[in-house]
Amino acid sequence: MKIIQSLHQAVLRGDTEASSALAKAALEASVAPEQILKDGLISAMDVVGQEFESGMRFIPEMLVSAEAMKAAMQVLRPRLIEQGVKSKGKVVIGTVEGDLHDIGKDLVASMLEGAGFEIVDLGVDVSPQQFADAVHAHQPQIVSMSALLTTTMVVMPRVIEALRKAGLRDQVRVIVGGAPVTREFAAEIGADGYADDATRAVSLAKALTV
Ligand code: B1M
Repeated sequence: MKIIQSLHQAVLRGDTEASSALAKAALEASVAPEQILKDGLISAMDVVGQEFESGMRFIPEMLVSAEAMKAAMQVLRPRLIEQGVKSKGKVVIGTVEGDLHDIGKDLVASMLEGAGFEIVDLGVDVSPQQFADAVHAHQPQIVSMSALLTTTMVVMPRVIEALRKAGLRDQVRVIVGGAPVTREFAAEIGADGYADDATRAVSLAKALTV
């Protein structure tokens, strides 16, 4: 369908206005919200992820596509909720205490949302207690933490400890990422998974929720 192809292209080129308008037009043309999400948005973000992995796209281009997808999601979200489209699962996400970097975290959140996950975004500078409280309140399947500083990645094991103390550790999968974080560090602190970019964070979240 032409309108869905145009939406797909708008997300690929990061055209926020067009993606929002086309999502509205698709709904007005009675295209099912689930189809708009799957064939217009998620398919485009899959292409973005593949092009990023193969070096054809860079982070700024990935961010503009994520923004375009977010704009269309704003139009679509109420209709998806109305329709009761089955979520792939819920993710509580945040940048750890002491750390104000949110660009990578936002990208991970957008990609997860585009892949069908429900996102509870706690923002930046999130304390271990705030993570534990959010898990208690929202009952997610996954907690996703981001850290961009060597001085803040050490908060990650404190979050895991807070979950353990609150008796919540066994009910969630903890995944971590951010520039200074490594797979070895993730294993050492007892996280369930590590991803070095937003695309791999989506594959990881999908693998942990099957
Ligand atoms: Co800051 N900063 N910064 N900074 N900053 C870095 C991180 C730094 C490497 C720059 C440098 O010195 N070369 C350095 C850290 C050194 C270190 O500890 N190793 C640094 C520093 C030192 C600081 C300050 C301390 C500077 C100062 O004030 N003296 C200060 C700290 C403030 C604080 O947080 N308390 C500071 C402040 C800032 C700004 C506010 C100016 C700004 C942040 C704006 C914002 O986020 N809204 C900023 C920026 C922009 C950067 C750089 C330049 C860019 C970060 C970024 O957004 N990258 C950064 C240098 C760099 O990375 N080149 C730097 C793009 C983003 C898409 O990538 O966040 O890595 P990234 O996310 C990736 C992956 O890491 C992964 O997926 C994302 C997409 O592929 N990922 C995950 C991220 N989170 C994940 C979670 C997952 C999975 C994957 O969960 C499963």
